[in-house]
Amino acid sequence: MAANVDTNAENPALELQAAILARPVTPERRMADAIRALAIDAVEAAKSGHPGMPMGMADVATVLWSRFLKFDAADPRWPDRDRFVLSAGHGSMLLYALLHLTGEAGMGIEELKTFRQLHSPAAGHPEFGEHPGIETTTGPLGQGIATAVGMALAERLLAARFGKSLVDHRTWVIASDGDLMEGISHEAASLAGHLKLDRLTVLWDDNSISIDGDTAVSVSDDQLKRFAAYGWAVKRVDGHDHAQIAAALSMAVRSKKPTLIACRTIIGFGAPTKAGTAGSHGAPLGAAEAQAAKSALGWNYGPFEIPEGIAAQWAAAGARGASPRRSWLKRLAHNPQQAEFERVTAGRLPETFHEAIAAFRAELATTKPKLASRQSSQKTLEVLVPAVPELLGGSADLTGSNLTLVKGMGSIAPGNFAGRYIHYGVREHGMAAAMNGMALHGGLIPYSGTFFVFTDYMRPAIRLAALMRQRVIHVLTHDSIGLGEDGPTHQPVEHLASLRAMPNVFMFRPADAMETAECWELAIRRADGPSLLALSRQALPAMRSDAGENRSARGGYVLAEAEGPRQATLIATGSEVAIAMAAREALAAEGIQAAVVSLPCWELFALQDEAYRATVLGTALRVGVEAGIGFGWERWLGADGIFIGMTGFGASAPFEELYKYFGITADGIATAVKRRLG
Ligand SMILES: Cc1ncc(C[n+]2csc(CCOP(=O)(O)OP(=O)(O)O)c2C)c(N)n1
Ligand SMILES: [Mg+2]
Repeated sequence: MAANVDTNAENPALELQAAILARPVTPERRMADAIRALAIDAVEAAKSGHPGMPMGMADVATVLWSRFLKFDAADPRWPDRDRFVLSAGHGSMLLYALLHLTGEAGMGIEELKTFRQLHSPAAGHPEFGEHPGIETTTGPLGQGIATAVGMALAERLLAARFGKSLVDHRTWVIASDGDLMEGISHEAASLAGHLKLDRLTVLWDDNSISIDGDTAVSVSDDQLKRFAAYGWAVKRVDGHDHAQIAAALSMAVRSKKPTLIACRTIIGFGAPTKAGTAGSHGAPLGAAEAQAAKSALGWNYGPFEIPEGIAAQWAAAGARGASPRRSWLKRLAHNPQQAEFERVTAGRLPETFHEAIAAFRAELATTKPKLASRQSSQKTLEVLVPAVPELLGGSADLTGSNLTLVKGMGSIAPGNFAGRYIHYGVREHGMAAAMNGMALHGGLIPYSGTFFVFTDYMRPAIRLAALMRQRVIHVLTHDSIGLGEDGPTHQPVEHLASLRAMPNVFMFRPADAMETAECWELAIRRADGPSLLALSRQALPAMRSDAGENRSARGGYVLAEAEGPRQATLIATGSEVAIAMAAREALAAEGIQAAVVSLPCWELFALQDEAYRATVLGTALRVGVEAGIGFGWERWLGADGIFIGMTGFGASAPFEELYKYFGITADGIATAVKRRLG
């Protein structure tokens, strides 16, 4: 065996692997081997994928799913189930194998055989919506762990509201080295530690391997000390020793803090040469290595074959939750809050919402307040918060600027989850990801606050909300050069364009108090994706005195028609609508008739029929006005339109001066129109 000795010298993991393989093979080890075999086979069949992580974490996952995780394969959406998040989404075959083995419908062996193929629920990375057992989309490292923090927080908030008899579950995460290296893991873990989210457990696949090889090339953090400093309980175990794993999970269940368990594993466990190397991370093992891995494990079955005894053990694991679920259903049936619990978990809005917002809009039509749209947003929230008990607010340390807090909400504090407002701290990315987790958990409609420019810090989480079609709402104030003196670092210019480019995001930019109320109404009603509200710091005059129809619902509409045949159509959003109105007046004084179109939501406008859009936009000269870059405006202006807005970054000065300096004024618009019309 001289050759083996040589290989071991180059790859010390193989020696350790040999020692682990020499341990007595228990039935539970065989259950884990079933995961390994399925991961090997599915990746071979797909000719692509990531076998290493499922092979390495199979033992940990087996102990968790067969002894600890509260779930019932017969009803994967049971509201009081534990949540399981595979943060290291590249190890997707681990999750698919678990769903298959525990007997969840829709993840049969045929689905595993079509791993990574078009329309398979077993996609390259776990995709929310592809199978009910997939709690969240993962793949962008770090997102899963941060999303799980939101799920764990949602559990505590709903437990405070509905009591332990209805809400009493845990959140379990499998995270990799990459998850812990990502910056967002800091924000998420720090927030979880601060809030004492004791029902959150992260199982870290501590395999010391990432794509570039040994993690020592890029990281030397002491992760246990790091998490302990966040206020977590920490523990290190041999991730192939079932007794140690079980003891650590028991400790996590008892812990009064969130828990990190470092599970020392060998990536690609079982593979005779690739185990312990980056070679097993993201490519098929290859036929020979795959066969040799199965032999080393003592797995003598054909591809995708699970022997009956092992299948039965897994099926029993999948049915463990049946009786707890039945007891829970009985408790729900007798609970005085049953109807309300079912309403919020189904995401249905209360009747009070429709009445409250309609009354508020009627009031605005008569009072016509001149307010910054961030203030209008706060006034709307004063109406919405009492009417919609599942609405949960927060801000990333800008509460007084975003105006996201209204009376009576109560702040959430460590260990106290009775309030409805979260001080996220300066953690925009963690905030947005946690909100995704709360929305995915169900029972809550989270909204946040920060400056619009800092959507850059939240973008990956906003993108996942859009992809997963989750109802999260971001209040994004200080939406242009209109914020003034804070200058170009704080003045968004490309953000409207860049967020409009993101599929399934509704980017709202209301023009006055009425439109702000309308956009809020639309955001709350929107159950299948995120809504972003870009709001002004500066005051905006009221534009509207009609309240019957929510005109923002069509995305854009004629706010003021021309006093005769249209010679120009001025199309504006947000704070620039008032400027366009002033330009319309200036032009009228010179005998030029212009209409003003307010376009608070491009995405909704794009959904209207062609005829409506054509009527609104008209055939006269089109002029776009927006205090952002013009990128994308061609869509509404056509090749012959004029755009008045920004061409680069802003500057630090009082906002009135900035508007003048950058030429976004009624005069500027009127001059441009006159020049073009000759
Ligand atoms: C944000 C992000 N950056 C990069 C990647 C590409 N990527 C996928 S896995 C991985 C690292 C693999 O190392 P580790 O996280 O330790 O997983 P393991 O190989 O141990 O399974 C990288 C860089 C990603 N998925 N997400
Ligand atoms: Mg790793």
